[in-house]
Amino acid sequence: MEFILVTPQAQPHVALIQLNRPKELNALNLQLMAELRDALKELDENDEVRAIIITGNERAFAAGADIKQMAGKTAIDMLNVDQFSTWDQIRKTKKPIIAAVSGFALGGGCELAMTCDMIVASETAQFGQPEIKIGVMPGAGGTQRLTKAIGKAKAMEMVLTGKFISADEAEKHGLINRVVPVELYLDGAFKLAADVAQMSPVAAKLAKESVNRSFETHLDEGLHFERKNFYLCFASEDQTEGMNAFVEKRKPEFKGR
Ligand code: CO8
Repeated sequence: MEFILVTPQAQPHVALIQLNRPKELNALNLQLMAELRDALKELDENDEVRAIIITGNERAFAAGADIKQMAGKTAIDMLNVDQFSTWDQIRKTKKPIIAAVSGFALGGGCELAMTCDMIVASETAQFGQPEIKIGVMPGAGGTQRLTKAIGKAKAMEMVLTGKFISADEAEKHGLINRVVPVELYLDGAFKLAADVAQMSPVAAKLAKESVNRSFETHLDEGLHFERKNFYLCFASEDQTEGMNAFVEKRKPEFKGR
């Protein structure tokens, strides 16, 4: 891997992926995105991993898709490269993913953070969809996920003016889970990941899938989907262990089976 660093057991059951193009503010070129896709697939298949953190560095989570790589492209070049199939595969990761964001999360960087399941941000984080300033618009889910997260008025303003919002504003509008001091943003993500990693990995996958389904369907269909996944939990040893542990007043030991 040239542009990301992967630590499968950064903490027990928690993997860490660090975007690693610091000089380019972690601009998301095609190779970085392919590496990220491959790493997530591997971690998704690794039974020891129960939660995944994606981070950048203190200055930037990611300042967007690589503008230099895109500048000379035609519509047909973009169509043929089909970079969104990479994004689609990332979105299909079954295990919970937490974005640990400090500094810039712009354009594709903001979209990548929103593709994750939760976001912990440093007080220095800035979120934005500034594509309009370079004559384009969000292309990796920004118009959809941002609008669902913060509502039409604020999303329109960000997408049409390219203005950034601070971590505090992002928290106020429900885009992110929490804001922490800059030196603690990775710790904050690890704490959240550790909380998730203590739970049944089977139930966590099914629950993530069900919450995400609420974005894609109407209530009746969503409830039906939830119910099927709820029943499926009862096929797991973790359900027996979790409920027995409650009855026996002890801590459950989940095995992901
Ligand atoms: N692409 C390529 N290089 C970048 C990018 C980027 N998105 N952002 C920063 N860089 C590079 C700069 O060119 C510079 O390189 P060099 O030293 O060689 O000149 C280096 O990173 C440092 O950047 P700056 O000197 O500009 O640092 P500043 O602190 O002055 O400014 C900013 C920081 C405000 C973040 C500024 O760099 C900036 O505005 N960057 C571009 C932000 C942007 O427009 N992002 C959206 C890109 S388009 C997009 O994301 C579309 C997504 C949809 C499709 C997704 C498919 C993958």
